[in-house]
Amino acid sequence: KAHRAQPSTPRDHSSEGVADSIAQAEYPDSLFESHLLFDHVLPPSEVGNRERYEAMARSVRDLLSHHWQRTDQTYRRENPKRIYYLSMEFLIGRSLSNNIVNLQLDPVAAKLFTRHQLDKAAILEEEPDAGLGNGGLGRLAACFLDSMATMQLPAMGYGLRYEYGMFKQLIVDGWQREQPDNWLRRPDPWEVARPGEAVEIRLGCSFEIRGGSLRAIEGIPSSLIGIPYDRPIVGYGGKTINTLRLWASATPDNFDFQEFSGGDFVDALAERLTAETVTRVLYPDDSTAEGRGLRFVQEYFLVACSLADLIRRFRSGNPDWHSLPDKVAIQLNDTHPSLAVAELMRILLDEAGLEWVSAWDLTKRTLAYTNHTLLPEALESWPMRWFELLLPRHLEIIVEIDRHLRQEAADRWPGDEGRAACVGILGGGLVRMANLAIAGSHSTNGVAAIHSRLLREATVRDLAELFPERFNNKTNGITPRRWLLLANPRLAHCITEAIGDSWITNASQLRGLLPLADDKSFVASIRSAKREAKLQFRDWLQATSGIAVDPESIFDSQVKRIHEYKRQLLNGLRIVALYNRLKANPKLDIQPRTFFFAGKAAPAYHVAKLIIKFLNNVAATIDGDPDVRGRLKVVFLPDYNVSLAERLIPASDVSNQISTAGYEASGTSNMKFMMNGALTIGTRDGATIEMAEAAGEENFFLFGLTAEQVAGSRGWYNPWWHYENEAETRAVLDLLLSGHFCRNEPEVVNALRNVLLAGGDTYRHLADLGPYLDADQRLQTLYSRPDEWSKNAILNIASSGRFSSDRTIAEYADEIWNAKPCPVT
Ligand code: T68
Repeated sequence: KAHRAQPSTPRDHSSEGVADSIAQAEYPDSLFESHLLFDHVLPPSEVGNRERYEAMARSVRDLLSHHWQRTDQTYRRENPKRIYYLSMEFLIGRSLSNNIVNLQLDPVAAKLFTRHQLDKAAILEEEPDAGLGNGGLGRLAACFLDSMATMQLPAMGYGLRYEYGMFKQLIVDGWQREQPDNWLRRPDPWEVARPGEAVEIRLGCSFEIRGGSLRAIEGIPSSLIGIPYDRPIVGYGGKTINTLRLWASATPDNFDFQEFSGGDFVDALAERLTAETVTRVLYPDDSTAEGRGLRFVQEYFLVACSLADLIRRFRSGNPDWHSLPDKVAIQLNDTHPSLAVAELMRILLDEAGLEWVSAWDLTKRTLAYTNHTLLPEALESWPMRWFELLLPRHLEIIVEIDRHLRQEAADRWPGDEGRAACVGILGGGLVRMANLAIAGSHSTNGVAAIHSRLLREATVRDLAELFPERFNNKTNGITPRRWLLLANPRLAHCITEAIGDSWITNASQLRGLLPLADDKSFVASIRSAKREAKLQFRDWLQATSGIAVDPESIFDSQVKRIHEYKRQLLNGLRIVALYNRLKANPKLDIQPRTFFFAGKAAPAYHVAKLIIKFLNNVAATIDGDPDVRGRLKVVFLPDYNVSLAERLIPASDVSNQISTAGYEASGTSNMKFMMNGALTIGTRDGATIEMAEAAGEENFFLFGLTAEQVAGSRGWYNPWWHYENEAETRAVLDLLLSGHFCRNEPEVVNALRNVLLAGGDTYRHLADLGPYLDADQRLQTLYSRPDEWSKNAILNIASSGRFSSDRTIAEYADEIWNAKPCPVT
């Protein structure tokens, strides 16, 4: 039966999941004991928590294996249209607790922990975060996998198995230090290596990687082997278990040692390492696209392995190439996998032997592209020279696509060569990947309404006029399983007590909380859930770092990558303003506040690293000042990752979403905070605009310039005007530039002066500081009226349902993929 992909209820027993089939509690127990004994061959006295974690994870994997395999069998038998999500990043975090929750195994797991007297928290802590992503883009991919499995969609994720994911961040003397994170040092119990399904990738030349740069060795074609490692993606209720397939690079076994190395066996073996280096490390830059050779090879490697694999699967059930778009939808997560346009054309032309016109038609109807940024520095373009060396056939194809595209532009706008040049793929010796992705697909979407509009109207205006029907919006979402049910069990419990549990897979049901916003006992239960989460966070912070925070204070958080446009610095200025007010008037009646920051800076992004240093300096100055200590506190939490987000977000009262309007494509942490009952203070940017619409602007603390005002101020904006005309802004800057927070660190002070004043304040910090402080005042006032605050928090939770990734995925399935659920039987 073909039904539309849509959020359902967990009580829907149309097909049985693992959850239903695990009744006997003895079964997992014996699995656990066997794994402890047989996997590690250790006496019980020598078993540690790491071994217990592995045994536990292995047991859960055993429990789901049967169903995982049945999911695959069902897809083979039913031959539905499949969805392939191609992404260079999947920020999945930990899997054990998530899989237990999604399999609804909590009661079974709880018994097991008790019976064996296990320290649950300590065991879960043994699992490293799979940090295979930078930030929002990678986390979005992970939320989408969860939603697609929960909605029983026949989907698969394709990515790279980086040995080193996102670096570990240490803070030393206030500065960020990066440390490699070898997350696979210990065996990962979730992955299943499938060397039998390895694929071979051909390149036009050989290469070596030295000191991070790629050197081509011309004239000698080479190949790489991609080995798939599969990870289970458990849908809620365990009915569908999809696969995330990550590729690891290797050199072919039949590698020609003689030819390649002139007969030196040992040197040739050493060269092998270059191929295995391709998937060694994730590039830790978000919102920039530095043209690094290794990154280019990584992107092609992902595309070539994934397309070879999915085409093989397609061919095994479908003799007719022309049915490709009826059986396959490929979503490109940003331009990173956009070489797929050229690779699919190559396959259809050279392997299937199709004519250009039908190959091009099939390619466009199969591919779809999601854009995640308007920042010019993040738009990828690769030197044509690299294509000549490594992918000469792809370059021929791209040249031909470019020619056709310019012809279309010329037909549409005769004589307007400027426009043809704008839509073109080639230019200045570079291949513009966004243009390739838009030209070679049937759908281009942004990730929030404002972002999709600006993309169409400004960033790629000419392409949007040429192909208006391709452009659409898909506002991002987050999975309520991980971000509410798992991360905030107490709040989840309150909600379920009040409205039942259907919200777990149908978040629009959260609307049912609206009438309870004035219900005394419900308000009390929500308030005590927040308090518990704060206490738990306080205890964790104390135990792991020795830092003491006051749970009576407002927990005010800003957690995200450090970037000038995200304006952590604006938050810093707000804190300095409050500090000044307290210094000037020690009797001032303010709510005690704890400001939490967390986030990583790209290692080469100097200004971002200085911002981290500055925030840490403010923290230290406040701690050392008896006048403000106890009333304000700043904490920079090191090494932000998914697990830290799961702890901090439920405990937060206030969410800061303060990007310069027009710059944040969507944001997704904004949605996590909202769903967990934090109130948002923020600008009219990204999805925050839609969140405020959903909850009512009166329940949001919006401030600052709009995107139009920011764009309109480009010619005349002058930060000095604010310095000269606004007393509080001037006092903040004077204190900051006096070196009060940065004694003997002129480097930091000079950088701040440059960012905020001398350099023209590109991101409009000074224009928005006053309005930010006003909004902050309104927020404080509300906090002093607990009933009103809680009512507002409930209205926010109740209105957050639209920001479930289930809703987002239902829209992709309906409007882009034309894909239907395929329940496992
Ligand atoms: C983010 N982008 C957007 N990029 O900034 C955010 N970039 O507004 C949005 O909510 C989110 O995507 C999901 O749509 C990123 O996270 C990257 O991480 C990135 C990585 C490599 C290269 C460029």
